[in-house]
Amino acid sequence: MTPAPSVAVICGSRSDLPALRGCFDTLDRFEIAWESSVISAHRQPEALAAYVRDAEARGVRIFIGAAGMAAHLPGVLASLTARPVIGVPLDGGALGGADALYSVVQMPPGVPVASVSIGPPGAKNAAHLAARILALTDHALAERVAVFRTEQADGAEVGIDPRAAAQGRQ
Ligand code: RP5
Repeated sequence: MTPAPSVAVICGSRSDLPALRGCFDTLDRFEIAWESSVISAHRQPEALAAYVRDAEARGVRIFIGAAGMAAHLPGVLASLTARPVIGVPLDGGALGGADALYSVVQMPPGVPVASVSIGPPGAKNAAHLAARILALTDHALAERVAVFRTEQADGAEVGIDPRAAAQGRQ
């Protein structure tokens, strides 16, 4: 039987989906059950509220909201649920995602959104942060996070002579 999703990823437009690829891949890597939806806080506010109510009832524990431009989706999610909300500001064009970053990160006290960085790197980190939150109460997931961290450290290049690296490229 497929486990009930513990993470819901919502984005404001189908045009946001390519930026979220790394988020989905990372959730898969940690074997976290997730679901994703395209629901705009601006264009479909009532559908968003109904979705959050239903997702909570089905056991979703963390919401990831991703949006560009005047990115109110993560903040509206945080107004609709007491569960953790991670916001991913996306590059919507003219302002390179700074507009979305300010919208996501500048939440008023009492309505928290954990903002990650702009675009695909932030989307990946949203999944990593969700994994770490869920790992607090999931020993097997905590092990997978620990393995990832070890592999990441092992993959880092320590003590590289930049002259040798430059020669290697020639
Ligand atoms: C935001 O407006 C969406 O999250 C998207 O990043 C941006 C543009 O949306 P579309 O016009 O491509 O639907 O709400």
